[in-house]
Amino acid sequence: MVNSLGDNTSNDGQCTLREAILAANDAPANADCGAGSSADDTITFSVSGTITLGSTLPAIVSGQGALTIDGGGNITVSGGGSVRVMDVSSGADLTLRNITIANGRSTSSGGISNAGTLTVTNSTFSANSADFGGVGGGIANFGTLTVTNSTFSANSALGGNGGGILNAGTLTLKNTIIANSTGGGDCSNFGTVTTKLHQQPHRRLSRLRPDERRERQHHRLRPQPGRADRLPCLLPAAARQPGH
Ligand SMILES: [Ca+2]
Ligand SMILES: [Ca+2]
Repeated sequence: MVNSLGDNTSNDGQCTLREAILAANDAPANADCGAGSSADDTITFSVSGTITLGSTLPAIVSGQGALTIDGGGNITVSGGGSVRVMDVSSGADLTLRNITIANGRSTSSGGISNAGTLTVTNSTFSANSADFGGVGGGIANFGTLTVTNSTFSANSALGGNGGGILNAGTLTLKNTIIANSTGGGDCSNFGTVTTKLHQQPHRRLSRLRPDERRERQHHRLRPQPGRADRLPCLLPAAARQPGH
């Protein structure tokens, strides 16, 4: 149970998110979050607010059990506009629930770089960015990523690909909105994508807000010469089945 909004590994009786991840990786910095654990772990929070990182959180590692981080709807983890928020290593298994990942920034993968298995549910990615020419403002996925009931807004990969999500692995989107990206498009796919639910009921183009209209039109892009692998992540509305 994280009981501090700080970002340090001070042996002070307060359990920070950084210390909790180290304990879940079975590499505890101290006893503030309990003993290290190589089993599955869940991190929850007794505090509400924003944790602003001084550096990227410890990578979630393989071989130390699956990890769930549940923000309870009250926690924002911010990269402070200067660091990537998280890394998920190859073979690692991370679930994020009820949490906001914001203002992460890196050369690529501003919010999260995933090489393992990442499941995101009921969460928000906001204003994360990759530097010019980078990919994956919100998430760069090189592993397996499943996103359900979540929102990506105002993320950016200016001059690159995937302002919201860059997928180079396997991506499943369910009932998720990826919108208002300020660079790199909302979602760029170089891998495999399954869209289980479209973002909202189909409406006539003329009845959409301008940003929704841009998104819809973006979905209608067809492969371009030399760029056949660069498809949007979401299916065109016409290809979706009613009720799904
Ligand atoms: Ca501490
Ligand atoms: Ca563990």
